[in-house]
Amino acid sequence: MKVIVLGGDGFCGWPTALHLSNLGHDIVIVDNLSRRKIDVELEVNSLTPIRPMSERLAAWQEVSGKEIRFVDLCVGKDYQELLDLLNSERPDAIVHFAEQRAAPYSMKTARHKRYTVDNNLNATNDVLAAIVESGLDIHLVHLGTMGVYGYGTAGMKIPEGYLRVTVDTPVGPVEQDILYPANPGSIYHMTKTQDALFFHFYNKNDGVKITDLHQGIVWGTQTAETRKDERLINRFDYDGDYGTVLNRFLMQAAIGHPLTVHGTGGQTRAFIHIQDTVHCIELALKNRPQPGDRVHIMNQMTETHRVRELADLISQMTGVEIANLPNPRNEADENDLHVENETFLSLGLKPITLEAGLLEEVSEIAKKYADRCNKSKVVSVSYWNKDREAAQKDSK
Ligand code: NAD
Ligand code: USQ
Repeated sequence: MKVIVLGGDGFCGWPTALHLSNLGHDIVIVDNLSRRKIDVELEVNSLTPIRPMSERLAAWQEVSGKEIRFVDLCVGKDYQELLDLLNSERPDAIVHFAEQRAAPYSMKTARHKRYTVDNNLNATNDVLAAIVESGLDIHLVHLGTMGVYGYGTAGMKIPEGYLRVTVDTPVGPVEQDILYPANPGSIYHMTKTQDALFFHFYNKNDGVKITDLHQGIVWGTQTAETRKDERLINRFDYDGDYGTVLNRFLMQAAIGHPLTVHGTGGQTRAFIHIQDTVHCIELALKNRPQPGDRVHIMNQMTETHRVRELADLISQMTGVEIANLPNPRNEADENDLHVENETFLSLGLKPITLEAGLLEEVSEIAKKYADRCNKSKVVSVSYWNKDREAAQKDSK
């Protein structure tokens, strides 16, 4: 298959591009390097020493004998270049990771909210419009989020995208599937709920073949391919905006920083290891929708955990203390979460469990690169609202 990976320089995109290339697919990476530029804005770096794109690609060619090409283009702005690329490459599939993905970053200021909405919605609409204008039969695989559902489900298992409802009508009860009601908790998550409407529309109107993967929080760093050479290493975000909870705790344990549990740590979230992420994308590409299919939606997660349980686990493993901080976010303190993930399991996914992978992650990555950590960037200082920020300043 020929596959264009949009956002192929990022945390999920880079290992996916390598994994697909290793499987023999012809890969073109598209990225505007905005994530590296945001690191400059936030004055922080990946904990791991990621290399510039040309060095990454040369290393991959040296290690694997395979070529991956790179196009520096802004999806959502450079529409004609994107369309020309589709027409010249004629890809079988596009994997779309090219969005601003941090909830705290999206909530920092009005500028960050506007940037996130502008970037993410225009990127998704442009990809879809370009697929239609090209007239090519391209399968679009998009990385969405579990956060589109909200996290409180009154004990029900969250279904894979669609909710079966029964509506009372004059002729009796009628069953139908509706998109699960959107319930985003940040501007970033809201852009993903709007992406879902774009997919619904372009699928209905133009018959575009789309798979939307509702992914949980990704943890871990390396995959089989990124491990092959240090120049291929994947990024590891640990800062208060981009670092995700489990990787942050691993890094905090490595530098002896008390684990930054927000509030009571009663939030339950869905998780998946980065190696399983790349495997799921491979499976999604293999299972292309048939003509006439509605948007395929799969929950891409393997385990659920409560934040304080993760903190307890890491504290027991490493001896580091736990700090219960006032929560900068506007979210429920406690929630249960049950998720349906049958599709990927039935397609052959064998999940990597936290139990099996955690220790390796602590020693191979967090400890090894601990001296690259800027401790002033560890605590999250993005507040969901001004009252919260003011209350927290008063309590200090
Ligand atoms: P990332 O920020 O590391 O990577 C995104 C990449 O896309 C970056 O390299 C960035 O430069 C690029 N990009 C952003 N906007 C672009 C644009 N307009 N044009 C071209 N390139 C652009 O993020 P990630 O962690 O790899 O996440 C990838 C996708 O997976 C996101 O859409 C995210 O919502 C989703 N996701 C991530 C996680 C997670 O825990 N990391 C969990 C669930 C879903
Ligand atoms: N949290 C802490 N301490 C921290 C960091 C986070 O207690 O130091 C808590 C948060 O308050 C939240 C939970 O941990 O309750 C998860 O936070 P997170 O930053 O790990 O995850 P989130 O903001 O939801 O975003 C991440 C990715 C995003 C993806 C999403 C999947 O950045 O791209 O869409 O996970 S999901 O959470 O399933 O929606």
